[in-house]
Amino acid sequence: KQQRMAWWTDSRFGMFIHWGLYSGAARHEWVKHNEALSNEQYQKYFDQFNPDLFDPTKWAKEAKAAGMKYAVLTTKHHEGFCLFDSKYTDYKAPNTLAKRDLVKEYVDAFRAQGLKVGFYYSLLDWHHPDYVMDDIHPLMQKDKSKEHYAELNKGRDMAKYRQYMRNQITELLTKYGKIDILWLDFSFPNKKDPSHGKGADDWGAVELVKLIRKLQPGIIIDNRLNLEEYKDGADFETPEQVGTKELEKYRGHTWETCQTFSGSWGYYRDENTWKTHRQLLDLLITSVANGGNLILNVGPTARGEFDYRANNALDSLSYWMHANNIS
Ligand code: JFZ
Repeated sequence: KQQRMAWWTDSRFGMFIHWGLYSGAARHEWVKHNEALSNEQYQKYFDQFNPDLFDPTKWAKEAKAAGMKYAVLTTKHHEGFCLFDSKYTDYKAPNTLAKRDLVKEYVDAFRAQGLKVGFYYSLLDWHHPDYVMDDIHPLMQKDKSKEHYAELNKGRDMAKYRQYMRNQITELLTKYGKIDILWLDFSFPNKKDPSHGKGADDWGAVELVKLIRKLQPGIIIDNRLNLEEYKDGADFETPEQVGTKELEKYRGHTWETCQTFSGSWGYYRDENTWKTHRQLLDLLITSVANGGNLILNVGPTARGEFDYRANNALDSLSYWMHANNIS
């Protein structure tokens, strides 16, 4: 394990990229859940998805200039939409106006800039017909009654969904060359009452990790499968959106804090709680000082651009790197 973690520990700084249909709604990647939108209501973001300004080389150059050494892109977020060309669903970028596999272009562009390449893949799936809605992270419904959820879950089969995940993860780990990181998200069972929420067994986590290790022996996996005993799928801890003072607690562990520019991971046009450039720099310095990594998130627009606030923030980091002769 230590061997496969060496480049990652040495890297210290990466770019998270949350990009999907929610980018078009431009008000949080959980919008489908937050506003209890039906599949029909959500369909317009699929129909309108047209990343005419997508230039992954530009993204990669910005990441590199800001001192980032790796990136992790949402190949599928909770909404279920796939940025890659999967045999196992129609709900994918090649069937939108994009008409192509966007993951492939990301991989090629980032690799060409010398950056390590990672995939985020959501365990939750609010679109797949076999995904069972539990009562901790259901897809929120207007009708919140038990009866309604029972009706919604009728005929759904998690065994089939597990197979779907295995199939897609196999595609992701066999069609794009060497993949450096897999970021699975996320599993929170209710310990007191496991009939609520989902745990490692719901994802077939142990089998999944074995499959991943077989397909990509060098890959690094985050800890969000919530594996209790079998720990081979938990290479690093993932403190999320924690303040600089809390990072001290992780000293001696292998960890990466994930942070956004604002309160949302997906592009949120009208959100105005952006961290200052000084705060971002403090997060980076404090992470490194406490022996961890920082993965800083950008939420591109549905057209495929980083917006001006993201660009300004990356510029300021890049200026600081340059001024301090850090490359
Ligand atoms: C998850 C996602 O729901 C979110 O949209 C984003 O992708 C983020 C990186 O991960 O959200 C989480 C996951 C774990 C915690 C909190 C939010 N956690 O451990 O507190």
